[in-house]
Amino acid sequence: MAFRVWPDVGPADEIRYALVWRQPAGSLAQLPNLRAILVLGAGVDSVLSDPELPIDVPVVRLVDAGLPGPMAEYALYAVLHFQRRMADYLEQQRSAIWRPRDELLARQWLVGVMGLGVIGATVARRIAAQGYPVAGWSRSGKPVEGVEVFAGAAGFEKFLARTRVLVNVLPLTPQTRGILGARTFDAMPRGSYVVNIGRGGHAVDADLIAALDSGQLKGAMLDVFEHEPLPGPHPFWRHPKVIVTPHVAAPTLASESEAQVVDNIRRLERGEPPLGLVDRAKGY
Ligand code: NDP
Ligand code: OXD
Repeated sequence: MAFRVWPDVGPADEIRYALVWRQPAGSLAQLPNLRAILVLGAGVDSVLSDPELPIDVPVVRLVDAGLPGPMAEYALYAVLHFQRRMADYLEQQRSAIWRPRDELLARQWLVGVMGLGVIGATVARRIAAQGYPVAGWSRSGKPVEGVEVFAGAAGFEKFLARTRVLVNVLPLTPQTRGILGARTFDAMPRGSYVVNIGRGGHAVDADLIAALDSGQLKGAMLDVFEHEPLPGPHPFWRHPKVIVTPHVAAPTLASESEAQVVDNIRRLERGEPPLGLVDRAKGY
């Protein structure tokens, strides 16, 4: 198999498969004989947002590829950080203050996971395995063992009303953009927490800061941002209740991804459906 690296693709009509991550808009439209667009990540929002994306070429994403484990570790760390009041103890340490704080037990600390797909279901199960009561929310309400599941718009408010730490693992679509906004925060108990490992476009940054400043939210741990790298002047960097990480919740592992991409090319060559075929109408 010959391999060419953008922008040195040689004769454009020879390219059959494009392996992409945040491709320049319009670049895929220049490849007239493309058989598939293989995305080197689980989320496809940046690929689908290309206004010139060829309409009839299948888009294929990574499924699992070693991502759910690290995503669950990140979310569990955030839950522990907030439950065990580590932010308060770090703050106290700066002034040499020895003051034990009231802490709730894991079984009293309700976690809610938005998005129960390949990654979200693992996140929810792993946190539940540590003794936290976990609920999940998805479009279909597909069951996840050990997790109370809420479905669709009808189940959203009930899901939020019982959630103390909200972990977002949704894909970014027109329906989910801005879901981490004032209405969502107001539907949660006062003094809740938000963990965003989905996409930056899920958050309405101004609403998040307002909710933190008013005390409606007590803290946020954010891995993804509308503009990455997060610009230096952005208030998240310096907000005392925000922890920022540089989109590292789950690194894409070359070993796992390569095998999946090669297997998918073989499937496509045999005329079989690939693993991770994106439903472009749904956006994930
Ligand atoms: P999946 O497609 O497997 O799962 C998506 C889940 O979201 C499903 O449970 C789906 O519900 C639910 N969902 C989608 N739209 C809605 C909606 N409108 N309302 C309610 N639920 C909805 O995706 P993955 O689990 O593989 O990945 C999830 C996301 O994680 C990626 O899209 C990406 O943005 C993010 N990600 C972030 C990383 C990081 O490093 N921070 C790394 C990897 C991924 P249903 O099943 O009912 O359709
Ligand atoms: C992904 C990501 O979608 O790394 O895989 O964010």
